[in-house]
Amino acid sequence: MTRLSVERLGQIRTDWTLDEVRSLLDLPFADLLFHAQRVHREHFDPNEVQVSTLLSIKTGACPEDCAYCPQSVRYDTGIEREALLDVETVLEHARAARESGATRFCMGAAYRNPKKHQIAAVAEMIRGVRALGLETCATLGMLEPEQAEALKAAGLDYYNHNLDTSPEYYDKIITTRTYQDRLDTLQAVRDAGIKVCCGGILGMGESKADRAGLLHSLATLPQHPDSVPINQLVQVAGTPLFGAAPLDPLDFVRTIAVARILMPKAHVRLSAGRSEMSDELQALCFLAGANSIFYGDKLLTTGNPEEDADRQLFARLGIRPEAAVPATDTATPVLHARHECGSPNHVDHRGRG
Ligand code: SAM
Ligand code: DTB
Ligand code: SF4
Repeated sequence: MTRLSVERLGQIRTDWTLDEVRSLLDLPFADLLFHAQRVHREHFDPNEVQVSTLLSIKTGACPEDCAYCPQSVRYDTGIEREALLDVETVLEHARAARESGATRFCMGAAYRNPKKHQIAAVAEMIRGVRALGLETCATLGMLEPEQAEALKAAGLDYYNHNLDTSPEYYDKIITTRTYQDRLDTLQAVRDAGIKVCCGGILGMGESKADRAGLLHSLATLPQHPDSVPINQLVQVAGTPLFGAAPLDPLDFVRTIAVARILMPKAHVRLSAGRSEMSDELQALCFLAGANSIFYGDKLLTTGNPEEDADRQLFARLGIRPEAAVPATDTATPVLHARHECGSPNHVDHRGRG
């Protein structure tokens, strides 16, 4: 292996070079997965996957121009805009997510940057979701330091804010805010003591060098993100990226594996795009070190696999949902199917084989 010391893989470092990241991406597939799996097992139970549920709390009419996004006001995607949901509606969704076995509830809003009254409203949602015993996550766009502090005071555990792609490819995707704006928000979130959830999107026509650039940017942040969502572009008609050439699925797996090696303690989330993936491809992603998913049949505005399909996938692979940290009770969570009557089906799929 050139320019890469195998012995150092598994160390927690924020001084990775771009050369090292490129060399990792270029490893023979079997070597790459071997190293990723080895690093994964040093820090995690390989048969556990963290389970989050997403809810769009404010949908559409976003002034930003992110070329992938169905919620930008600039693209005609047929999304019905919705005002900020009221607290009780959000809590109903959170209770249902908890009944289904999710341990983290992520609230997403199509904002460029939230206003003061919007932060106050979201803070109330965070307090309510926390009181249900769920971990809380929000993604609301750019934040000022005092806004991050207000969200932390309400009990926010994680803030999601993605770098999306490499610094070089960034302005092909978004022109209405800069890479530095994103880094500044991440700094504000870290400084407030909120855990950082930060990743990107693959399949936007980027090159391998851009995937290396994204991974390098993530792994050389002042601290590694606690959570790294790797999204596959969900192509939505009306967005500029609709019709982009699809990514080789094995390159998606490679990117997950390199994220795992570069950021050994992070939860790497197999995020958007699972509806377009086979069970076998998802299994390869878990083998490469992905250990978090979104569960529930909707992401923000687009589809996600049915809950039954995910329960079956977990059962086929002997995967158990990871307990919340800090655990609110000692029981291992179980993925439940919610039926139309609303009652959960308490079938335990913890097949340890
Ligand atoms: N407006 C806020 C922001 O951009 O930070 C929060 C919501 S935004 C929808 C959250 C993230 O979802 C984006 O940063 C992007 O990475 C991801 N995303 C949006 N549309 C997507 C798509 N079509 N496919 C995959 N990921 C997408
Ligand atoms: C992230 O990285 N992916 C999630 C979450 N963070 C907020 C969003 C995916 C959105 C996919 C397109 C949609 O459903 O609108
Ligand atoms: Fe707005 Fe976020 Fe969509 Fe960009 S990704 S258009 S900021 S909702």
